[in-house]
Amino acid sequence: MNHQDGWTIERIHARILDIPTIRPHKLAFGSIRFQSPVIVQLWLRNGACGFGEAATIGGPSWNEESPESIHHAITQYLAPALVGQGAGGFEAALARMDRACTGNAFAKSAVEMALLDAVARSLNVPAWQLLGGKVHQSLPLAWTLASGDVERDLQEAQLRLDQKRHRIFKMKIGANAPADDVAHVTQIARGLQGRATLTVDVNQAWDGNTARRYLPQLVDVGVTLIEQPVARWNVEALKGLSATLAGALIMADETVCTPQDAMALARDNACHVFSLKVAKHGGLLRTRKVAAVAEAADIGWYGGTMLETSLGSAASAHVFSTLGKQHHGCELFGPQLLVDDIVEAQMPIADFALQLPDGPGFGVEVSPAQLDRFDRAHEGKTAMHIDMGRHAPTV
Ligand code: MUC
Ligand code: MG
Repeated sequence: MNHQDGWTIERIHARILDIPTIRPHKLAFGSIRFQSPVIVQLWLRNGACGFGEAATIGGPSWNEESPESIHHAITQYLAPALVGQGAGGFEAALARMDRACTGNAFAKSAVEMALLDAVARSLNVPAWQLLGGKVHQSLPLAWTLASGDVERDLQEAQLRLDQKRHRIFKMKIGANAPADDVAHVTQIARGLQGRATLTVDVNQAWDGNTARRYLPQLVDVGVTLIEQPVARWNVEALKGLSATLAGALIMADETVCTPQDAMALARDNACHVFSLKVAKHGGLLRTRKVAAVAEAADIGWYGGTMLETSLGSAASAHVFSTLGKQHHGCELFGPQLLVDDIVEAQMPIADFALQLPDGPGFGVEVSPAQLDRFDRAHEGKTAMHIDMGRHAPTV
């Protein structure tokens, strides 16, 4: 691609949306009532326009980045570093962004996503074609039970089983006393009576001793995949649990961001599965690099989410569709947790699996009216403040 002939990055725009969730979503570090994705629009000189998204959870609670920091990094540093550059050199664009800005993986991922979408649309090909080619047509799709209330969680699970949408349920634990969390998971496991696969995400809430004491009890009631039970730095505890906990797999999430993190975990035999997320890896290409380490080390992968709209979820689906066989499904259910979406049509869910998209770019059409509707900067709207109190009401 010659960058004289229209394959030049002309303009990059970013905005923060505030989209309520259908119910409070309770995690170890607090309860959220809305998501605030940052949406990037990137235009090429040839007129093509691509969209990208970075969503995080609870302001700067999940990690160091927040919607506001993501927006700032993009508008002040990443966009100026790329405008006027050639569009087809994805690795060169990532290197320029790295020179302009240390870290800020979420912000970089949104820009790289928009760049890939714009180039794929210019070529009239699906993004997966630029990412190595599609080898999965669908992936089993998990739903997260996180209302904080057993009865409500069970009703949600039952409905989704009846609709044939989900039969893998992830429970967010870590906000309550460990014994109470075990009791909660036990009640859900009994209520579902073996009709579903059960997983938990502790979001780093437990120390090593708590994990060693309570995880076997979760395994006894039927939990088979355990995500990030300890702090992201606590690789020693992950390693010990992976070696000794029988009957369930240990999955790293917050601990595995860069390919170097992946390499260190692989070298230490510190987990069985990586949760892959485009945002924390810093983009689609870098997600493939982390996945390559997993494949080389005989570590499985899981298609993770940061509760994106259908835009970010479709972009993730494109890269997940290109990865190897050793997967444990995905959880790209963000669009179902939000009261409304920003695309014309969502990716279909059939027979408990997400149908991975085709079509130019990420295969979803963003609605300008919906972007305006949820835009935080929209006339008359004010920034929403996040209630991250540990004991925030759940209804
Ligand atoms: C996480 O840590 O995995 C994914 C699903 C969900 O409910 O929260 C996220 C973040
Ligand atoms: Mg997680």
